[in-house]
Amino acid sequence: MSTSSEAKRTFFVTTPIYYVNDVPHIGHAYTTVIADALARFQKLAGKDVFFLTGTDEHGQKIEKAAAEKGTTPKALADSVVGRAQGLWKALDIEYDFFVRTTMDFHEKGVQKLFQLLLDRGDIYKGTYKGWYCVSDENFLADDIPVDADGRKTCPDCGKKASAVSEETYFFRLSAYQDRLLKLYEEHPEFVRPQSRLNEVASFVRGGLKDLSITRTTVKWGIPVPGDPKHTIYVWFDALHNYVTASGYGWDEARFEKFWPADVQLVGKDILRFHAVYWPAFLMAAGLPLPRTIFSHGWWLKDDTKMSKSRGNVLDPHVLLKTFGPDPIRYFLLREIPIGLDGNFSHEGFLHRVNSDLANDFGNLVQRTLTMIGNYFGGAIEAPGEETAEDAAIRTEFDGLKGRVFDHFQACALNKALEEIWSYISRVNKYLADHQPWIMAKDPALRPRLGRVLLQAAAAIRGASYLAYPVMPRSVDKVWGFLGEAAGPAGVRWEAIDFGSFGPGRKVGTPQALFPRVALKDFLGDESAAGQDSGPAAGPETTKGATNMDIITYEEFKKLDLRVARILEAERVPGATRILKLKIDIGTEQRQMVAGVAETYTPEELVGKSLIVICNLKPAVIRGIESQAMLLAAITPDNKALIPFFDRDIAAGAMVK
Ligand code: ME8
Repeated sequence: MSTSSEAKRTFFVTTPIYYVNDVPHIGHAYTTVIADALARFQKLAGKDVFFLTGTDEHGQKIEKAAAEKGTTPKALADSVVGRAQGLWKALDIEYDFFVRTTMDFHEKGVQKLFQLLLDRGDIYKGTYKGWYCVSDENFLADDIPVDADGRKTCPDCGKKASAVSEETYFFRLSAYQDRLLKLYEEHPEFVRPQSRLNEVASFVRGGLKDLSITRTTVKWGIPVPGDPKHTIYVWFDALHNYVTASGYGWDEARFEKFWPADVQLVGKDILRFHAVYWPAFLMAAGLPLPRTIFSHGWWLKDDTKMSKSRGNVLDPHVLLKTFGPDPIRYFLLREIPIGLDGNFSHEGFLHRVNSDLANDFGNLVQRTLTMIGNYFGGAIEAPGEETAEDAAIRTEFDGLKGRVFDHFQACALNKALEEIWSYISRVNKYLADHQPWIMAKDPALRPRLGRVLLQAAAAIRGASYLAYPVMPRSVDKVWGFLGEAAGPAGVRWEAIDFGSFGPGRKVGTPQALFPRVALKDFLGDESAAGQDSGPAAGPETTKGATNMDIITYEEFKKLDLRVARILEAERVPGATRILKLKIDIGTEQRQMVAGVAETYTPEELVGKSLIVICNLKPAVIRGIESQAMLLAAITPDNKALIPFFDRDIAAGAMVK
């Protein structure tokens, strides 16, 4: 077993390496964000961190996906890798190494390990006859019954399996049953959470059969050394990425320094591979075992697991565009403890972002710094003495810091955030109780006012530091507003204390940290009125002048109304009221969604010119970003009628 990581100066965290059949979605982002937050925390805590992620590029699933897309597996992998890396960058993921299983050192390392196990007698040749699930790259258990159509169904993903009968090399997994059980017993922290350990142990207690680890019918894989008609089974190949990428066989110094991993994060769908096969492979090779395999739950949408094959995935780019990375990172880590499933709803997401981030945290920063700017020109030179209430804010921070440290160490990220946010609420209440904006009216209370605002600013500095592993970009900004010369990344955990923000520190002007977005604006809806789907109507079809506010010409002038020409129009699958349009607005082309499908066919719209508002904040409707809104009249039966022009007019012409 590994040395305990408390004694180690290093911290090694891994994510699974993701299949390249498709680009990552929110589910993959979840694992990767957890790893990033743990890595950032451990760096603050002074550890030398190695954070590994990457892609799983071989095997039948990728071979099949490439054939379906009419490309080669390598070309498919190259394109998906580029997009995955782009997503990780957009989410501020700071990995240390990105491994691809097609990399030379990895292929050589896997062959070396295969040969080693062969030489040691843990791999032998035989024949495999059974069933294989390509989607999960998994051999089915023998006791699964055959369906009426003569085929077996994968119990994990529900897809039909394929019959396989071929010569294969087996790994002697059965020989490791007792050693695995002993591992689980002596090191219950090997699998977390505990409930999952019990599941794994009972699976192993049920008996282990030797595992087929080569295929002759799959070409896209690492050849077996000395017997190239066999390729190595993708899971034997993929699992070893954790050692090859940390240096096994090519950078021994790095391997010695970092292996074994401290935390290997996996979704519960792949726990068995990591908690049974993986330690058995390592035992066979005589390599140290990872300290913890941490199994997390699934993000569900409408109560089913989000997955590309089910077509219910959320595209992180849509969320990123409106919110940037931190609200996504915060939501994923705050909403559920690692281990449980979570249901992703846009309502839940927006509620969290608006309430915890925009209101509680963003507002606190904004108000406090604005008051320091307004009342003290940005620097509080001579605050009054601390009262007991002021001291409580300071001492509570010390307690908070200790608890948050323990939660991060234990990978209880949701608890760490819960603690930080309850302190933020506490500071909000402290300000509300003291009403500095009233104090500011009485010059005699100036020192007291200074003390209250100083206390709030010091609390913001400390609390935001603690949240840095989860929201690095926003906390960097907050520290900038607070007049810190550098961000929190360079400040060690033990050096953070409340008193570091002292009198005389000049603070800057705060800017908004988090967008406050209304559900209607974000999600749009076919039935929502106004901007979301263009002129699709709410219940009112005619508006009396009396229930509208009078606006000035100055206000009207803010609308960028222009002539647009419709270049393309198409229906949106599953939606009856909206059409997706591509329009030319003179200076550029845009896409938009319009609630006009009940009045017009796509064909009759193409080529027509109409009036659109070009500077309305974009909305996402049915997953499509709408970058403009057209003007239309609403008929009494709620249909949209577009006013077209009665003579030619160039796209881009101004309307006023
Ligand atoms: O399994 N909720 O790759 P993969 C939470 N290549 N996490 C999810 C998720 C969801 N809805 N969907 C996916 C493979 N994940 C193998 C791994 S490792 C040696 C080889 C996350 O692309 C979760 O971490 O199918 C899960 O384990 C992983 O993506 C599966 O990614």
